[in-house]
Amino acid sequence: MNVGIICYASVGGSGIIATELGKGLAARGHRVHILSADTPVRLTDYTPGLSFHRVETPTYPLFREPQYLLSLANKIVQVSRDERLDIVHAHYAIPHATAAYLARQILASTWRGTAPPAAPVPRTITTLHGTDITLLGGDPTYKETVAFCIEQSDGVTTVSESLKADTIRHLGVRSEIRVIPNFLDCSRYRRRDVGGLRARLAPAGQAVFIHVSNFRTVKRTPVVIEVFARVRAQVPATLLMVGDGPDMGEAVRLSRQLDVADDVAFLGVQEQVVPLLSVADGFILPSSQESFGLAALEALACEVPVVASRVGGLPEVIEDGVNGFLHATDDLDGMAASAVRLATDPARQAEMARAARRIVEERFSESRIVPLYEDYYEAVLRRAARGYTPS
Ligand code: GMT
Repeated sequence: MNVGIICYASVGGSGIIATELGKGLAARGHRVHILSADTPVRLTDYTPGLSFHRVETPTYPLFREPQYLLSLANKIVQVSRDERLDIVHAHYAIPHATAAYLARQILASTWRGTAPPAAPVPRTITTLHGTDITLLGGDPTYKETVAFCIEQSDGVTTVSESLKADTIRHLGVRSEIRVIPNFLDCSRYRRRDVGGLRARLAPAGQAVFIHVSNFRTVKRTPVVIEVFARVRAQVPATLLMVGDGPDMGEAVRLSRQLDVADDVAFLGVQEQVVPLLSVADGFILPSSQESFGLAALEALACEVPVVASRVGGLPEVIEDGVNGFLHATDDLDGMAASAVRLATDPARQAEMARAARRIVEERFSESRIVPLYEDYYEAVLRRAARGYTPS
């Protein structure tokens, strides 16, 4: 197949999954074209069969805002014609599902513009990732357009059952939705021997906890500090804070206010998280919403049990008491108690670490999930060949 993948290039789970999917499809012999405003963070090495098309959005003094939707739709039209795409796969609905819809309408019309010959009309698939539904999609500013364009996609997937339910509940989407969970390459995401790194990051005998995120409100980064302060009051421990974002300042301030600053290392954005995860005993993720929790999956793959809030798709990734612990979002004492358990019961921690790895290998490996997308593409193309069009 000839597949166009649209995604955000910035650090974020949706762009990572889109890029890893592109690489996985190319490795399976498909031709893949990634369309994005910048080179996605995970598109580092050359992958045979995979090419990148930059979406340029020119500025003009009359416009207060860059016209990204138009430039993206136009780019999809051009790449579809030049490369004869079978599938255009939009990751993150806003505004990618809308751009894909607009491009498909242009390609399906009798209007040929300045670019004959006519190309086949690609089928559009939208993968919903989370905040495109739970935070933004339902916002009255966007709702009708987002819901319409999702329904107009030839196929719709979500990364969890929970997000599927939210899509139906918040947006009233009536299309059939297929759940295809997120994934990772288990050979790259695995616990490594990182020599003396642990000793450099934490004094001997201290438990090491870690949090990795974009420090946005939904991640409740200051709550990570609050939970850690409760842990620190009971056991010697170090916390690694990886990432950056709007709540960074508040997290730093709180670590001083709660008198744990000496035990918290703010490491900023790190491209390589595996070495850091490889020294950790537990991951703290008290998000207010999480459609899936790719950061949790990366931790589990590196044998780090996750202490998290019981929200969204996290219970589909974390089995309470097996590979982590789940608590109500306001149960900070419970989260701290679970973290202390990991720090003080090495046998239990090791058992949960093994379960964490096993569950990722069994359910969320790239080799298991990428074929599910391939199957879905083929099903959508078969359905289109039978004359199906979204209502
Ligand atoms: O966080 C976002 O705003 C968007 C998105 C992203 O690009 O990182 O995150 C969502 O998609 C990820 C990949 O599918 C999921 O692992 C995250 O759980 C999800 N974030 C939320 O639901 C808050």
